[in-house]
Order: sequence, then structure tokens, then C-alpha cells
Amino acid sequence: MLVNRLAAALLAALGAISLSPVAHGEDGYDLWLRYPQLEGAAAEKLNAFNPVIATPSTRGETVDVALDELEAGLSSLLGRPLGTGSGGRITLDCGAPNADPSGRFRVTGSSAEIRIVADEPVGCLYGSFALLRELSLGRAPDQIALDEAPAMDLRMLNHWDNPDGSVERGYAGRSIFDWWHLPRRVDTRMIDYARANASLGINGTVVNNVNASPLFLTPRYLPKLAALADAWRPYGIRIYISARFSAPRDVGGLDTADPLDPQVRAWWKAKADEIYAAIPDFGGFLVKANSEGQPGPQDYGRTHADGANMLADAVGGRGTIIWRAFVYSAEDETDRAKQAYEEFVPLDGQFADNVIVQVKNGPIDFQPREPFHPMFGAMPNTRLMLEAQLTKEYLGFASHLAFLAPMWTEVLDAETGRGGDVADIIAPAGMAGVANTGSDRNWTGSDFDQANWYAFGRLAWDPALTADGIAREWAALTFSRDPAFLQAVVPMMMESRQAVVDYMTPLGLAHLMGTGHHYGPAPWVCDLARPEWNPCYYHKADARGIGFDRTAAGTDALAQYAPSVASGWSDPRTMDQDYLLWFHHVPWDFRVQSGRTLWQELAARYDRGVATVSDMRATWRTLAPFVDRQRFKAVSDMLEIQQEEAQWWRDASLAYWQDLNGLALPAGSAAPAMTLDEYRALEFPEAPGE
Ligand code: GCW
Repeated sequence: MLVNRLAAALLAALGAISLSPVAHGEDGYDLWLRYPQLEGAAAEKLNAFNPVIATPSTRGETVDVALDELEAGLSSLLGRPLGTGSGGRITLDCGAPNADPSGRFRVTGSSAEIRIVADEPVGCLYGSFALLRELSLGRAPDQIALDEAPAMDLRMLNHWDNPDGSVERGYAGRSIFDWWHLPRRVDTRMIDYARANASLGINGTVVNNVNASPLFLTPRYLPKLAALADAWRPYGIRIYISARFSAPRDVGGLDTADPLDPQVRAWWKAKADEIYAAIPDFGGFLVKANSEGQPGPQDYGRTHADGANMLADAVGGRGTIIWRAFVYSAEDETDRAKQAYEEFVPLDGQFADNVIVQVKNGPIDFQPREPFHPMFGAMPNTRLMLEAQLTKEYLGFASHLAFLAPMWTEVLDAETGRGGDVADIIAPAGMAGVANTGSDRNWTGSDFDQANWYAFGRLAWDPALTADGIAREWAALTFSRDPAFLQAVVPMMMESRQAVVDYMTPLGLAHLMGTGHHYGPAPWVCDLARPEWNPCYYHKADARGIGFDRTAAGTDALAQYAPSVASGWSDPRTMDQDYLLWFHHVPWDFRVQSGRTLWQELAARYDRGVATVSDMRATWRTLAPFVDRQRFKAVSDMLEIQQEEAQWWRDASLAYWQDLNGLALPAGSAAPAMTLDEYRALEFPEAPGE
């Protein structure tokens, strides 16, 4: 096989023939757990080792799952069933189950044995997946030496799935949770979902939307939730639900949800007891309160801490309350980027021990690029968790290829100036990712969006991993281990997110997407009811200049950062230009660091974004020999859409800015294909996810 490929590559290089794609098709369902048969030296080494799984002395559901994974994965890598007689022994020493497992494991290989040692069974499961990953990547058994423990306790997905099967901001079909048939029927997808998560170390799942239906707190849903909890328990995954704060009123028969009201407190306590009776390891509640119309403690003149602590009291030592800091209000004239900090930082130290405050990566809302949220580091006496968004609400849905690990490492590595980088600040709590899964056969709507699920899990396990290392691993596991493939696909993935920034919101611009669905450019929208719904609120462009002044002369949002950080962003001439228009309003003829005027630089960045997408397409075209026909075509089709839409973003944006500033396009920059009015008239009634 390898020899054939080399020969084919040589001939292709000579221009003698064109390569035909790998013939068989794959639909992507198996994610990064495909374990295709090893070839070459890696196959020889594993065959020489000839793995035989030794039956561990202590068994249990999690150890059994680990054994199943090893058996299936190893035989798939070998292309034959495992032997039972003599051979290289794989031994598991898994400790005893523990309510609060560390997840730690060690995997060490020699020519005669691979040992998986863990503090408790789930560590053995993680170690088994890690071993399979190493072998899949071509590592020889006697070279395996892993000693790992997760950097943070909570590594969770947040699903924005609704009881009717729709998914808010979901671009991969319908919900994977079949509430209609649960609890009687637990779809096999629920097991494959758990396998995928466990393979990354993800240990918690919130199954319903933060814009929560109170249904999840009714007796009708309890058996459904319990059935999922039972299915996922062997995989080390605890179930959580989003709780609607007004549930005592909505479904509890009370006339208030005031967190200080004794009847309300008693209702939540009884509700928690009822849940724990059915699901002893229930994780807890995630709450979106007093944000975007959701009910919350402020409806009763109480604080976020009052609300969170009331729920924390109800679950007690049994679980965790995850309280979201994504709050903003139309009545408040304050810069939206400042509101969460202003509401929460004064409450530092007031939250109960089992409360975690969950903070989005940036201060606005999952934009292609935002500076890190100023709350990180500003609440030393509160556990803060990072919320990332896997589903690409503002980055082209599942249609555009954008690998998000570079975005997340940018945030995790950001120095807060107040006790470490963001990864340090969140270490005592964890990371949550808004899931991108759906009923589509490939789970995530596009093959490359699987990489974002993978990357999220890997970074929550170890935020020190590099984005390109993760890309390489994922691409090798998902498509091909061939070095020539990886050499081309990894750089393509690595530049993809910056490309989106360039063609959508270059130089620190943000929130210019279409109203409601958030797809496509709409920088011209200025007349929506709430000020901060309008792109114009964010770009503040007019005939003279563009950008949001967040310095002391403007909203002074900059002052929410530590002085050492704020000073780095205070001078538009010397600062990182990627955040320029986030923090500053500058004239169109402002000189940026490249020596160009701002207007020229904007045009250059849009053009660069479009050009990168063309390059990505060209790269992908060369990769047909390494990818099965079905997934090759699926990715090609998406890249074609992305290229057209990158151009659309660039053209429509430039047409609008030009309409404001009256400037000619810089030399060499092509005129938009349509008029501004034509771009403004475009509508997308079928856009998914709203
Ligand atoms: O990103 C915005 C989305 C809303 C979402 C909200 C939130 C779940 O547009 O759809 O609601 O954020 O994070 O609460």
C-alpha cells in the first residue's frame, strides 16, 4: 500500500498521471475512533508484540468498557482478531471506583508487556483510549510511556438542545437526544457519544439548552435523564441539566421564584432530593439567569450570588451549580463588553464553595476573535470556568472550515496580569464547550468540525497542548497517517481560523453578522430595538473613522484589565493590531504597523482571508489520494461554499465601508461583484439554528 502510494506520488509529481482517490467511502460516523489497519513498520511492530489482553483481577462496568475498547481497537489496528495464548501482555491495574476520580493514568510499554495503571477504573478507560491513540499514530508498543492527569476537574459539553429536538445554534441536524423514546429506548448513538467523549477525557454533559425549558425539572423527564446517566456512567460521564430559574413558578405551583423565599428554597431542595434519588451521581445545574430575557434572582431584587447559593444549598455536597456570567441588558447604557464584569466582580467571595461561575472566552459573544474576558483573574475568590463554543455560530456554521484550537490556545495562554494566564485561572474549575453535535451522520455537520470537538476535549484535558499538535493527531486519526497528507493538512487547519477573522471581522471588528441567524455580513444594520443587537453599535464607523473606543476617552472597558495588560492595548500605534478596532476608534487614514492606512490594511486583510480560502481549496484538491471518496467530496463541496462566501463577506463589507467613507479601493483591490443595495437585500429564511 505504502509502496503503491509512493510510486503514485512520484508519477504524479512527474505529471505522468493524475491520482485516483481512495475508492471506498466513509461517512464520518466513527470520528477519530476509526482505528484503520496499521501498515509498514508500525504494523510489523504491533504484530511482533502480538497483544493479548490479560483479564484484570478487579472488574466492573468501566473496566469492562475499557477491555471492550482495547479488544475492538487493537484487532482493528491489526486487521485480525486478538490472540488468547502467548504474546505481549496488556495488563490493567485499575484501583477502585471513587466518587471524585482523579482520572490519572500511566501507560508503559516494553517488548513483552504494556501496563495500564490508574487510581480508579475511569483512569484505566482513559489510559486505554490513550494507548489506542498512540498505537494508531504509529508508536511502537515498547515506546509507549504516558503519565497523565487532567489539568482541571470539569471537562464538559453544554448542549443547547431543546425537548422538541431542535438545537439552538445547531448546524448538524436535529438533537442527538431522543426524548420521545427515552427512557425505554437508549439509542446506540448515546453509547458512541459517550465513547467519543471518554476518549478525550470529557466527564460531564449538560443535555439541554441554557434557554431552559422547565420540563427537564418535571417528573416526566427524570426517568429519561436517569436512563442517560446509566448509559454514560461506565464512561465516567456525569449528567447535568440547565435549570430554569423560574421553575418553582412554572412547574412547582408557587407564585414566586425569589431565592430567599423559604418555600422556593424548600421546593429546590425537594427537587434536588428527587433527582439524586434517581441519579445518585447527578452533576448539578447550569443556569443562565437574567440574561436575554431569562428569569433570574434580579427579578426579585436579589443578586447572582443569592440565586446561585440557593441552588448550591439545595444540591449540597452532591453536586455543582454552574452559574453563567453571560449577562447583558438593553436598559443598561454601559458598553456591553463591560457588563458581566460589572455585575459579577463585586460579588467575588460571595459564592458558595460548590458554585462555579462560567465565563465566555471573550467579553461579547463567541466572535471570531475577541480579547480574553476581563473577569479572568479579577475574581480570585471565585472558581471561574471557561465557556468556549464548538458550534460555530459566528464563524460560518458547519459550512466554513475553521479549526478552533488556535483560538482557544490564544485565550488559554493569555496572561491576565492577575495570577497567571487564563489556563491557570480556570484550573481549579474547568472548561465547558457548547457542543456542535447533531443527528447528521458525521455528528458535526462537516468532517472538519469534528476536529473542534476533539480539540476542545484535548485542551480541557491539557491546555498546554499545542494547536498544531492537536491538528496533527486529529487529522492522522480521522483521515490518514501519511506524512505527506499531514504536512499539507495541518497548516491548512492552522490558518483556517485566521482566514475567517480576516474575511469576516479583521483588525478587531466584531458582531457584524446577519440579524438573528448570525450568518453572512450585515454591517449596515443599525435600527434594531436593542442597541447592542446592531452591528453599527460594534463598529461605530462613519465618514471619518471606524472602531469602538474602549479607552479612558471612550467607555474605558480597557480599565477592567490588569494595568500590565491594559497598557499593552492602550496605544493604537504599538499594540497588537489584531485587537485595534476592538479598543480604538481611528480615522480611515490612520497609519497601521504595516505602513498602510487603516483603509488599505482592512482591504488587504479581507483579500488575505479570501486568498487563504482559495489556498485551502487548492491544498485539499491535492489530498484526494489520501482520503476516501465520500469524505473527500463532502469537504470539497464545503470548501467551495466557503470560498464563495468569503468573497461575499469581503465584497459586501468593503461596499458598505466605501459607502460610508467615500474612499476608492486601494490599488490592486478588486471592486465588489454587486452593489451595496444588492448585498443588503439578501435574505436567508432557511438559515438553521435560530
Ligand atoms: O451566542 C448567543 C446566542 C444565543 C445563546 C446565547 C447564550 C443560548 O446567540 O443563542 O443562547 O448566546 O450564550 O446564552
